[in-house]
Amino acid sequence: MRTTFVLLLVLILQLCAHAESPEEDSRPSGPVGKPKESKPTGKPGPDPQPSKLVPDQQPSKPDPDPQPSKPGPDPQPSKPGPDPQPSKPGPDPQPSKPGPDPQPSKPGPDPQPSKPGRPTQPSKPGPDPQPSKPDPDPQPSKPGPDPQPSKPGPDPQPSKPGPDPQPSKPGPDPQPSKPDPDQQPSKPGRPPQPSKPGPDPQPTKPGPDQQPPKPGPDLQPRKPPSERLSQECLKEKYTRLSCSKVFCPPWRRCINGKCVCKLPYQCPRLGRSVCGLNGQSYISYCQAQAIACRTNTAVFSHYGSCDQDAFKAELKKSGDRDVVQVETIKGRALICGAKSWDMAAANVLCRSLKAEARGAASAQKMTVKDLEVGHQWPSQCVSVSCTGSEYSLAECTIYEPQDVEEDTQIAAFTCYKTPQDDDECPEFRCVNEKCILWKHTCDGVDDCGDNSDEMCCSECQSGAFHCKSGVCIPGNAVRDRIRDCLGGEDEVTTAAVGPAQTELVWRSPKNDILQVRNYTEGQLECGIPNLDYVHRTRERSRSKRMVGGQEALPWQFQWQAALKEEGRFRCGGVYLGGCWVLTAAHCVRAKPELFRVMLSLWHKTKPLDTTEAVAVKNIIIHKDYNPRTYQNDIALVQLEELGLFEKCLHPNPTVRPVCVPWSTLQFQHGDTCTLTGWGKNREGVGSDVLKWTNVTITGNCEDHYKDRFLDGMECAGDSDSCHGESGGPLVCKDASGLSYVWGIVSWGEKCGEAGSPGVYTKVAHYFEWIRFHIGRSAVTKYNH
Ligand SMILES: [Ca+2]
Ligand SMILES: [Ca+2]
Repeated sequence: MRTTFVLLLVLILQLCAHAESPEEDSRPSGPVGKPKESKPTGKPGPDPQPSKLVPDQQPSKPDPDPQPSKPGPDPQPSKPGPDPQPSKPGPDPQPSKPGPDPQPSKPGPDPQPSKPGRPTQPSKPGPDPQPSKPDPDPQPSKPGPDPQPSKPGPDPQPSKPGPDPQPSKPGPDPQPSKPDPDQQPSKPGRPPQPSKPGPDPQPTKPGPDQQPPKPGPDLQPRKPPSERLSQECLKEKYTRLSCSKVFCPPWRRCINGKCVCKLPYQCPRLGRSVCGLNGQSYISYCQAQAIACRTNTAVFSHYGSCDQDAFKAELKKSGDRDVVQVETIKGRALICGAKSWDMAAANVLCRSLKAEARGAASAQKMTVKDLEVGHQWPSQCVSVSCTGSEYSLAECTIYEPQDVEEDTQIAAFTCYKTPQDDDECPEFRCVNEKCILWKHTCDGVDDCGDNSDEMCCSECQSGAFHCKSGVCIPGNAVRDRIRDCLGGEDEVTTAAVGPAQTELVWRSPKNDILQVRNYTEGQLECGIPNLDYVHRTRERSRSKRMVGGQEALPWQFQWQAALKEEGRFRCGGVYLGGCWVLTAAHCVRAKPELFRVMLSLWHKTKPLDTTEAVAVKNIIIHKDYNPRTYQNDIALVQLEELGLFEKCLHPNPTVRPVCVPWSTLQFQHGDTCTLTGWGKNREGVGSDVLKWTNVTITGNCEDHYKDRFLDGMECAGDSDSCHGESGGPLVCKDASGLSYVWGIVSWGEKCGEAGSPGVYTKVAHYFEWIRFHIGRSAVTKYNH
């Protein structure tokens, strides 16, 4: 008893001492002993193979602020109008619509004749002739995952997961006897999250007891690293090329959720020319990179003409370490080891200089005086800052050279070695199969080499910035004028900027990238209303409130459209720009001559001066639309051109297109969005004037609707949502203020009652379908 007590005491003291060490972020580092010292060689454990883990040699990330302060751009910026809470009915004086059944061409037994506004989905497929197997292949194009890890190099090691024939220690208690801090947990097979193997979240100083007591002050530990990652998300194998999560670089384009190489001519002709490693000149950085992308080798050397000397990086040995010497027009230099030197840069070096597809095992630092004698080392060093996607060091941001002293830190690194044992990774397994420590996930640094350690994070550490889509980006990407988060959260003025780099930038591709992005993103205007036409003077108290929303102001929702069929009000819709309006499939039928699209409409029967009624040229109903289940309830309405012109609308400053979301991750559960329409109140009475209400995207729709909630559907709101009428838009605003049509009112039941969310067609799910019909550039502002 006493011995135990003494041991415990010693342990607590040790832990406290450890807690004060700068390596703070290592504490909750998952189940495995996180080696305090560097090399995992000489494992005393039974495990024979050394180079399994990336050894934790990265010396002390300063990491003063491990919790990078939620950016806090207003999480729901989408309050358009004054007051989000509608309250009182005010029975709508317009019973005019006795209910032209919203389901058009339903030949069969109409499943729900009752609801005039939004159709209620039949709760029982009952008498429907069709058997209960709806369309097997509802949706051609999943934008989401990219199953292929996008590793450039040929994967040298297929490393099949093969179920370990003998799970050496499957028992709940691996080995209580001697917990070695440096030991890999014995053969956990290959768990995506080793949350199991060791119960000990704090392995560094394990006592005799299995559960060493937490050091006092840290009663509320941060999430253990393995829990920072969403397992659901990891299954999708996202990498930096997954454009449902991140933006593609300008020399790639987003197709079906994956960034693929552009053709060189697809880069706009702007910016400075660059010189390639082959001595050839290219019109732009983008063009050189497009070629590099296609050939999967470095092309870029330096900016400007090829008369100057090329940029050269050369590997040098110093003892057992690799260091790099660069030769530039500014002379020879080493890489400085301070600040920006990290695994992302080391990965680039190992890939480009040693052809190690998975990059580096560790990024180290050493002092100049420790360099091996006998070589004429350069007298200066340059700092570099890489994203990890570069083909060579030349593409990284490079800072002005500085003189080195004896104790100046310079960069060294060890390249990754493919483990002999094919299948063991007690910590984090990257999509490219590299194995890294849990503590290196979600820190904004590309440790994996494909950035898969940063793609599925519920929070970030070490000063990284957390995008809403779950991606951690480095602090220096915040407010750098390049949109990195899908919603632009990193560029709002309130976003917390990472630590500033003090050195002067010598050369960087950032401006070239920015220029091309600005150009392509400027090709399409969407999601921003013309504020000259929004009446903002009215006091909120003067707006009438009613169930199902409150009255909009004329021109407040400039993408709102209305569909009339044979002169009768039929459905809402949303203007996508050009000649296109999006609506629900159940609102239309393939008889364009019967329809008219109304734009800039406010009062249903009293057009404004600006209101336009446009003839319809074509109606495209999703081919897999199922009128029984409402799956794929989406349709495109193509407007008739004006005479000989290609345009379909006269110039009209009160009509603006909404943006089409290209990724299903752009908005998520809990986001508040705005629903608009002339829909019905509880009594089924339609409104004369356009109304709006805010609803929240809900995540548990399966609970409400069970198997009637299908792919391509989204749920939002649990009350007040019946006000939007069929085909009308649910519009969400991102952090940067752009509005996207996230949903189209499809169906729902028990309109206006709590616990009955409305069901929407999830537009992002149909991005590729929309793009196919409309053309890419007309649809998406981003990720062209
Ligand atoms: Ca990382
Ligand atoms: Ca940025």
